[in-house]
Amino acid sequence: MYDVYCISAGQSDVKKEPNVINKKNMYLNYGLLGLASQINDENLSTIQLQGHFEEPEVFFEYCLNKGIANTRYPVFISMPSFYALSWLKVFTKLLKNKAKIKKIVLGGRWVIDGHPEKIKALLPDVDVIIDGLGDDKILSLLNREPLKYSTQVSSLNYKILDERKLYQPSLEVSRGCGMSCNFCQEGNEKLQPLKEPFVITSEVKSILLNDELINMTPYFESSMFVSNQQWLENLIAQREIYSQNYLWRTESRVDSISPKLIPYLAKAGLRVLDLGLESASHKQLTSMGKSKKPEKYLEKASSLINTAYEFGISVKINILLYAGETSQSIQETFNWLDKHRKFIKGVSIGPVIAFGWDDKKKNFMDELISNGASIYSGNQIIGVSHINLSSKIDHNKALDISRELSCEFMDAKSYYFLKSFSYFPRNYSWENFNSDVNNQPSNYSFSI
Ligand code: B12
Repeated sequence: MYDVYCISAGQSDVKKEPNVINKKNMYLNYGLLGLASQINDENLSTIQLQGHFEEPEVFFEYCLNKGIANTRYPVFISMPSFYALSWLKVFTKLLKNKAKIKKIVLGGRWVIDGHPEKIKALLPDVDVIIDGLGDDKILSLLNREPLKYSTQVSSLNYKILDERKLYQPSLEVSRGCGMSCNFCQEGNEKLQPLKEPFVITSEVKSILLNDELINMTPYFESSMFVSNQQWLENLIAQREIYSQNYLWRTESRVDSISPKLIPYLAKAGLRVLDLGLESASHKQLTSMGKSKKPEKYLEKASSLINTAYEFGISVKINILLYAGETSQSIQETFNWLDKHRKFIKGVSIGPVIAFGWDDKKKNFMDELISNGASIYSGNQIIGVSHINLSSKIDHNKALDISRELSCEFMDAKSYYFLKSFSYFPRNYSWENFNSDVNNQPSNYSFSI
């Protein structure tokens, strides 16, 4: 039994195909884990439970077995995306009516986003709604002295995460971005410097388990990973001093990592790099505001992934099918990927989706429409607008194209490698994966 229960909402609605493989993802809510770690430091025994893709009724039973009905403290819930809303409606009702929880506190800045009253109307069983970052507020919700406001990233206590050995861990290395994209709340939050390598080294020591499961390979989380040679040399030195040889993954833009840094990154343990290339069509890159000089941008991308390959770093390329897409722009992206096939381990491809409350995404929607898009009317999920990219490529066609491209550039083996590096449960073997894929045919986004 625990004093405080922190719950990361599950989801009944999903972004991608709800097949057996997609439902294996264990998306660690490390924002909540930072808050739960603070609570635990107050001498309150704390547990973080995650709903994942479990039915809310089944997960509620699980929480009851963990003793949630006996807590005297508020239950803290985190809502990572709009996909969690319908799940939460059922779950919070059960908490209130069956477990008789007095105070349910809900946070999650990507959804609440300035409109707690809308959430309250949708989730009437929630008592308190907290918008924005929670780090400087969470302790006052327990009548404790709050930490002074700081944009510094938290350190995570994995001991309080339920079934922690099954997760590939995340480590927050920086916050903020500041690239000013008008649809992102981090657009105007200044990019914070990276955590010092000695702090990372000491956190890693307490996070990594050396057991019989698939190796732990942490994700260095940051909205935009920007390092320099000095920082990397320090990390390399720290790893040598403490004999750490874990491999890690991070995400960045193709134009924020210089190929010159690749040898240092490789030596510092970087093994997988997610790159938001988004497109290889000049027109599309310009209209999505990704680059003002698309030719240079693509040259940089080319040189970066070529060097990464040379140094044994696997690159996953993210592609965003954007408003105004035509068969020609898609062909250009296809040709680029084809030319770089050897250097690409996998891809993640999907059409643009507009998230958020209507007033917040209005400018973004107007921009999409001015590029030839229209709103897809088949969507039922609050806060999630699917888009017909152009008169020729509607939302469903865009999904088909995404799947075709994904299958063209990623096979099952590479998909499994990338997923098990970061998101699959650490006991989910290649054999388990194969048997699931064979037993449950679906529109998988990899070739078999
Ligand atoms: C890292 C990331 C991930 C990671 C980690 C997710 C996680 N749950 O932590 C991974 C890769 C796993 C992921 C997965 C998904 N993600 Co994501 N992700 C992000 C990203 C890049 C950064 C999130 C972040 O800021 N983390 C840092 C922490 C510190 O912030 P935080 O989580 O918001 O937590 C703080 C506050 O919200 C608040 N808070 C949170 N919970 C609570 C609870 C209480 C009680 C209180 C008081 C406060 C509080 O305090 C926290 C600490 O300060 C964003 C945004 C972006 N720029 O693109 C997208 C984003 C949030 N993800 C998004 C989506 C759609 C998803 C997926 C549904 C995609 C999918 N493939 O299915 C899944 C859902 C996963 C899940 N159920 O958790 C969308 C959400 C859109 C929306 N508004 O609905 C975003 C905005 C990206 C986008 N535009 O497409 N994601």
